Amino acid sequence: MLNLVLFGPPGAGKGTQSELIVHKYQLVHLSTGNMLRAEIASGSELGQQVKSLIDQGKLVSDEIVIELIRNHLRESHQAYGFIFDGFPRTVAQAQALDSLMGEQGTSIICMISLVVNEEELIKRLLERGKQKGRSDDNVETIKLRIQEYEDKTLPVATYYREQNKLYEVNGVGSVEEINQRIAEILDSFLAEQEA
Ligand code: B4P
Repeated sequence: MLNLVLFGPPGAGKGTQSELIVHKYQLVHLSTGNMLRAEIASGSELGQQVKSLIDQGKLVSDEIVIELIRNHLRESHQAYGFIFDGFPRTVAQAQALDSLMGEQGTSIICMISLVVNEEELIKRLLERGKQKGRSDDNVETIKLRIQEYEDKTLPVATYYREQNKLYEVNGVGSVEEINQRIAEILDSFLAEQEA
């Protein structure tokens, strides 16, 4: 199975690249950001609980996102592989993901980390704020999200680096160029699996 984590700060292009990768490699896309926004849109109690955290640029609790991932994995266990987008965002989430994968007799093969400078991140997210009106895409919240990323999420890269699973990719350039850089890594894993 081709199970991978797509990693990077807010605005690095995780969502954009995930969409392209799932089609090419027939993977199941699991985005905790999308799951949480769907909860908010549904008006559920959980959605009401997480909305103010997201609007403040804070991370939602590990318990909530791990439970969301567990439920989605249960529903789609027949896949060729999973792409985890925006998850794990803490070391506790990374450890939980390892256990969940282990329960299915599989594991994460790599983390692809999109490297983008802060100026470019802010520019992209402000542009999306204008176009799509996402409530957390304003300058104050973007800065808080980047701070949360540096404080709580960056250690996740170390977690995968220590397992020799971290692959850093330059996330600046056209969407197609970046997709090509990611595809080179994934194709080499596929070639290894087929050998
Ligand atoms: P997410 O939905 O994951 O939001 P994000 O990190 O801001 O990244 P996003 O996927 O939206 O942006 P992308 O990089 O694709 O999370 C939202 C919130 O939910 C979090 O702040 C947190 O509160 C909560 N949450 C989610 N998961 C959680 C977890 N595991 N634990 C706790 N809390 C969690 O790209 C953004 C923009 O860049 C797009 O508009 C795109 O068009 C543009 N772009 C992409 N590639 C480009 C390129 N090459 N050039 C120019 N623009 C590009």
